[in-house]
Amino acid sequence: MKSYEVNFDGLVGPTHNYAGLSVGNVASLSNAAQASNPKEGAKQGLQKMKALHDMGLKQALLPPLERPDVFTLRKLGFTGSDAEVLQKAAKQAPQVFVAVCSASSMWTANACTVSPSADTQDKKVHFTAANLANKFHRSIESPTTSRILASIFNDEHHFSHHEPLPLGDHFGDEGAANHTRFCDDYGQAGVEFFVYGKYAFDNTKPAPTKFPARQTFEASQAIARLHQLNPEKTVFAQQNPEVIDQGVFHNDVISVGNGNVLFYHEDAFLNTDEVFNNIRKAYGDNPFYFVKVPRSQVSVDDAVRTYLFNSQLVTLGDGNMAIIAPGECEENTRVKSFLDELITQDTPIKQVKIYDVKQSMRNGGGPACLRQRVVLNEQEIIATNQKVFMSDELFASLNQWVDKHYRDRLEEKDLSDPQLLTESRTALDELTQLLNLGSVYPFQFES
Ligand code: SUG
Repeated sequence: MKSYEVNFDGLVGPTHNYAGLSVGNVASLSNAAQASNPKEGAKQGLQKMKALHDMGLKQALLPPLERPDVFTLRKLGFTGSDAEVLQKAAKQAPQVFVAVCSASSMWTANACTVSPSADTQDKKVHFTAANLANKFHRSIESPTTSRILASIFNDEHHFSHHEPLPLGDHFGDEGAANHTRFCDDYGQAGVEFFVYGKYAFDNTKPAPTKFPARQTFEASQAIARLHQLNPEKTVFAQQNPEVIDQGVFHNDVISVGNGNVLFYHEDAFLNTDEVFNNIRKAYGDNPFYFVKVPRSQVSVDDAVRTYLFNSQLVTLGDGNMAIIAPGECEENTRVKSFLDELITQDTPIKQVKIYDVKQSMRNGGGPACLRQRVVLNEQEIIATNQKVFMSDELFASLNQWVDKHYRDRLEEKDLSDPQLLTESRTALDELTQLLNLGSVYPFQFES
């Protein structure tokens, strides 16, 4: 039976805005308080999804979450009608308020970690929604994310869903942004590669000093246990703390893997030789390509500014790979010339395709942040909710849906407008019908 990598992209939500919420994420802080354009953001994302679909890749999507999150504000003591809750919170606790308005669920690389059935002992696809414990605005995502995953992958013969890891810094888990998988063929047992930023229970080990390490070793190990992975085909590596301190807040900002390729910056990991030996040992005898980007050609700063490594690395129908890169990579001469040269070399990477996802990039989210990879075999694809798969029809109806419900300009002062909450809920209610999701949002089942 054939298996495929299906990219589940996050749909940019109606409250997409720039609030400067993510310390350690350079773009998030430097664009704080700029006006955003949710309509343009959603359309840029849809264009990328459609382009990958048109390339013959399997493409699907995950819906945005309900924001502003009035239910979280109520848990924090704000009372009255929804409009009163919004206005009191915006006035009395503006930083908390903007956090519950973030459309951060668009970065579905952080939604969960997924292990394909070929890698797990019980031969089910395992999902663990990420607790995103390090940032308050992201830590409130997982309950609804879990509900959405359970609704889309709703067949216990094929899919196993785990609760997010316990909240708190010790088990900080950022999902697939720190996880990649290597394999000869998507349907064969692969090597699962987990990258963590620090040890939570041993502070004698190296750790960043300026910016937070969002993923712990202990969290990565817990995911591997829950997903019943084969220890011989599981590799753990520590991210270089120095690059975290330069703004590399997730591993997918400094390396990306697919098939038999790891495309990485020279400074990405600690103890690189040992890590690569472990990957080789776990991978077996077939050819494997460690494609290095030397610091002499592309600095860490260039990588953070252009998001070169937050590209998607995808396998095309002819077996070659393409890099799906953000527009910023073309605008930087060093990165552009590196890419021009790369595709002439002896690696499977033969094409570079550029997409404009600027609305997301200004919050530190490139093409790879916007997608969750789920490897599924033909039976598992059939067992998945069919309505979330991209098609010409779905592309057209989602564009119409965006045109109908989204604003083209949002500033902080607009977030407490009760009308924005109504617009957002109306849009999401319609979306759950369009995608046949059932009631997944609190406004649909809480009184
Ligand atoms: O968690 N930005 C996100 C970006 C996530 C990128 N994901 C991956 N690298 N996989 C974050 O830092 C900024 C929101 C704001 O500032 O308004 C934000 O949440």
